[in-house]
Amino acid sequence: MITKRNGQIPEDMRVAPALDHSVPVPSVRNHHALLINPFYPKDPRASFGKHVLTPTLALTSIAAATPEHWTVQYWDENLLQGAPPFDPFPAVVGITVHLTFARRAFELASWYRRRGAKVVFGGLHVLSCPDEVKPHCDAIAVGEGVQLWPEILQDVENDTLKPVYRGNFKQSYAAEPAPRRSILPRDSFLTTSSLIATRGCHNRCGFCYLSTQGLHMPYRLRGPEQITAEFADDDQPYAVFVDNNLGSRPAYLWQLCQALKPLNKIWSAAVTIDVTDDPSLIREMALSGCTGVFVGFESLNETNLVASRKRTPAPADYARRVEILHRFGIQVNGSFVLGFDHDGPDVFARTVEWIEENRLECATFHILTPYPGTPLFTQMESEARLIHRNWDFYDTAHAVFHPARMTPDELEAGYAWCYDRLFSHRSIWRRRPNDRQAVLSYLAMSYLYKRSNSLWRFLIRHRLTARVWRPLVEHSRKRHLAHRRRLAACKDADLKTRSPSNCISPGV
Ligand code: B12
Ligand code: SF4
Repeated sequence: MITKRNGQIPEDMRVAPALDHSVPVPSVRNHHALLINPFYPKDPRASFGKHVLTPTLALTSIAAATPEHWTVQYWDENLLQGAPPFDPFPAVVGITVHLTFARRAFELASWYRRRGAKVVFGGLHVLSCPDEVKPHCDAIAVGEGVQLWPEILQDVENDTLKPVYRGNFKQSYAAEPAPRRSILPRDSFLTTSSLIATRGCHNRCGFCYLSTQGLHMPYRLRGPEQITAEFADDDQPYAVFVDNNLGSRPAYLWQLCQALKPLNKIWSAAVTIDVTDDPSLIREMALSGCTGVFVGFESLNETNLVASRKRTPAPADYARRVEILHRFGIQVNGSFVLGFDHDGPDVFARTVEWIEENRLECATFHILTPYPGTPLFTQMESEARLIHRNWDFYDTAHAVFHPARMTPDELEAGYAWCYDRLFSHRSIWRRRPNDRQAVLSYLAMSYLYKRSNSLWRFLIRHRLTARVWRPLVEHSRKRHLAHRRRLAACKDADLKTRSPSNCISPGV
């Protein structure tokens, strides 16, 4: 029997809002499209805050490609405002589908189709399991949707909608319009500035969705000036880059940093740890407003990394590289995957101990999950190690396969233990930054982010997320500007060994 690890969390965090089946067939508003991000249950171990940090760009990107004579409405069920709207009743409903919320997407599709809307699916699950999703909608968009969306709407108008549309990567990424953020409920996210500068990654790890069979996503770039224009226009102090790996091309990242500097804003991004090959690039990142990086360390065991075909510096060198990021005032949020074939029951304590020793300000844990279509899935399937194919549980919080060196229950219990330990007072305190001036805001952010799930629910439901967080973010931005001034004045030689707050710089 499968049990979902939901603990005692409120119903609206674990169950999708009810759909009213008594709603009669309404009249369809021509040229009106509704874009939906379906509900997914929240993991009680992790912070609820992460779900309102910044919105997915899937829907705002599609919205930007909508012809002018169409109106477009956005609905994210995870903002706890109930089921999606139906007045005006949309001619077209576009739904982004990931494996963990595919079932909810099918329910929504059925509800809208029965009342006369055409439903179009796009997103990662459509790419990896097209045959599974096709019967639940009128059309699927496989791959990049921005180039397909205008054609899909045109075909709806002409009543010539085809069942399958396929995007490709031949079109220049820079030619795509900026995401349409004006459709977002601005109060509901910590920042509406989700930015994306690149697509793809120089790696192809066997467990990553980028290695999905049939997905040949090249590394593609948008002009740094496009990104800064979007950031400037959105009137937010903080942006989150949602790129898979913003550091895949160091020369490009360098240019992007030069373009971001004059904005005097702050940002964070996912990078691989090899970005620290060149410490002067880390300095440029800090000088352009980078306050934190999300790093997929994945494992502290090199054999696991080699088996996953991840090209990365050796784990023995991770600590030195984390120190380089810290030296320039950049916080590190490490991502760790648990349950690789060379992980025994000692992996949990060893990983958390390393995180604490190296003072990672934040970390996320993921149970190894074989996404359909990836080499990892093929391996698990051929070794008959998959426990089931119920995608609801493929959310990296459940063991869906038989690990090599422990039981699935041990893996789930170890995962839960890692979060409990990481969010403990002792661990938060142990990981505080070395720079004393940074400790207070680190503690405030840590407690608000990691130990306030009931507060998060309240903020989300009452659309207070932006209002409550904005002053804290603004405080961080101001602090960072002061840090940047000190950093700019520090001699390079000083920074080889010391952080800017410790280097003596006349005039600062
Ligand atoms: C922002 C983000 C989040 C946000 C918001 C998620 C949300 N759905 O609201 C937060 C932080 C909440 C989040 C949480 C999680 N996430 Co997340 N997230 C991302 C991230 C970084 C960016 C998404 C994005 O904006 N992409 C850019 C857009 C433009 O690309 P896209 O989504 O592919 O959309 C294009 C096409 O697919 C298509 N398309 C998409 N939808 C539609 C719809 C229509 C109608 C059409 C026509 C076309 C179309 O057109 C778009 C434009 O070309 C991605 C990594 C990435 N870079 O994509 C991971 C990613 C999607 N997340 C992932 C995971 C695993 C999770 C979590 C489960 C992790 C965890 N345990 O906490 C959770 C929980 C979510 C859940 N239970 O499903 C995985 C999914 C793997 C998979 N195979 O499904 C990814 C790919 C990360 C990774 N490298 O593994 N995530
Ligand atoms: S480095 Fe990260 S983004 Fe790149 S392929 Fe590996 S897991 Fe995916």
